[in-house]
Amino acid sequence: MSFLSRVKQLFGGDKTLEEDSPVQTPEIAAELQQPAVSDTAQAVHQQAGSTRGELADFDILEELLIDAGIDVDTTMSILQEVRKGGLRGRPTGEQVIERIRAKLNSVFDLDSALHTTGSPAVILVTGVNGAGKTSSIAKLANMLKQQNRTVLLIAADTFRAGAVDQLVILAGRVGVPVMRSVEGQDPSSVVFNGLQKAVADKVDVAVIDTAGRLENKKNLTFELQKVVRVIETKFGLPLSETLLVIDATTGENALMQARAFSEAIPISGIILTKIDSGAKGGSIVSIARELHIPIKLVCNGETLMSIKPFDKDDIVNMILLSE
Ligand SMILES: Nc1nc2c(ncn2[C@@H]2O[C@H](COP(=O)(O)OP(=O)(O)OP(=O)(O)O)[C@@H](O)[C@H]2O)c(=O)[nH]1
Ligand SMILES: [Mg+2]
Repeated sequence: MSFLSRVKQLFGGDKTLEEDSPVQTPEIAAELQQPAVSDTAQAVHQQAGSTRGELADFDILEELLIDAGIDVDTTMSILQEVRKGGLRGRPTGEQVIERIRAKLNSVFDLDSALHTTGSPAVILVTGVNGAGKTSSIAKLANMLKQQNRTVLLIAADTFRAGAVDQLVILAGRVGVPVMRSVEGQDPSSVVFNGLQKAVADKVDVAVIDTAGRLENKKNLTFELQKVVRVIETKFGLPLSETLLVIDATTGENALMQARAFSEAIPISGIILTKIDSGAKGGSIVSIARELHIPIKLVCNGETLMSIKPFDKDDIVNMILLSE
């Protein structure tokens, strides 16, 4: 049962609804009409027995929010929002959901536009192993190509055997050129060569793939900082975007990843991947709230077309509808 259904079950229907009906997507409206199903929330409800009442329900709501991957601080401020006055009596399920929705919307109120101006615009893509960097770069290149922008991919993951070949194959599918590298080459030298080519060829956007190695944090930090220095100082090009790829299925570790990478280099935005893989996505709320890093792109599958600009409603719905 989804988070949304559990809240609905906990707080009931709209019998006491006094204010305007909340705006609902058809999907959520359908969920809200589902009959209450016996599940954890109900079990907890029964367990609560004699203490059943508003306070017990708010305790259960707190558990549900934390279970959805939302951190304690955000959960507390959501609960405050939900409990605050203005409505006579106990809020209905719909009212609770709308207040949660409003809170999540305000957390995601950040600049989510992807900046691709510059000659060329330079986009650095980073993240842990397997987060989806290389595949997201191919999807992004495809998206930019469809917007009639010329693209050069720079293969600066010289750490993992096969990483360059993977990028070259994907670039071939998209139909964009790649600045290749060899295993073990200094990533910043590949970046330098790539940017020289991008400038010479008057390419609109250069996108840089990097190695994902959080476990070797010291080297990763050093390497990333050196790449940024080469781009901005040695080459004199401002970075249009430094995007951190976060796998939406990661859970609370995602916040730790975001903290670690943003300590190493300034992160301008997030590419949220694998939202098609049953992600709860609550951790992304913590990243937005604590680090104020906007999500810029969202990937929802393995095809080249499985990428789209961040849409607040989509992500809030993903969290509310998570199982
Ligand atoms: N279902 C799904 N799979 C994805 C998505 N994005 C990436 N993947 C898969 O995740 C796996 C890892 O993706 P990569 O792009 O190779 O990840 P990476 O961050 O470059 O990995 P390393 O180079 O090893 O650090 C691949 O099997 C991708 O197809 C997505 O949005 N949805
Ligand atoms: Mg890769």
